[in-house]
Amino acid sequence: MKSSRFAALVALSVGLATAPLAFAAGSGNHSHGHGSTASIGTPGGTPTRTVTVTMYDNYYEPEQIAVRHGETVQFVVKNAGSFVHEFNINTPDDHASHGPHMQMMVDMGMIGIDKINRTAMAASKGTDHDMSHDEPNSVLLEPGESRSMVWTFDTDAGLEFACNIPGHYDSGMAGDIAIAH
Ligand SMILES: [Cu+2]
Repeated sequence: MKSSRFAALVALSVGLATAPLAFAAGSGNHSHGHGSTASIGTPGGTPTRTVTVTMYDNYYEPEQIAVRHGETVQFVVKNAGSFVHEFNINTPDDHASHGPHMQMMVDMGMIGIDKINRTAMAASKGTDHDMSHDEPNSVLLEPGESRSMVWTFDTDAGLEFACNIPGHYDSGMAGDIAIAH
């Protein structure tokens, strides 16, 4: 185990044990490192187009996605790889801050090489350290799974789709989303 990751995990555990109740109550829906979705578009809507995204080890097909400003797209995401993968729409900065969060989920056993412990993730929902990972801008899939996600691109943010499973982004599992007017 990497010592820095272990230190982060210990720090998290200490934080859980000592967090004041008032703070915990006020941050029940807080998720670490995911940032706000306010500026990256809007979840849901009535899709006018379907884009199939297939995830492999470790790349996407297609490698890039072009949308129109304001367009609502249904993404049908399939994991055709042999590892757990994520399809997450976000800014490059938010992807970068999401990485350590995903590493923590791996360290805590919530994400394995090819398994997702959805029970443990769901159990964390609403706690001060919510790892339930049910953000509307992301799907996390085991090998063989598929899921759809609808997103409205009413934004001019610089967006990427990416997988933040440790090592995957750096090995090329990210692509640009071009938003045309
Ligand atoms: Cu991946």
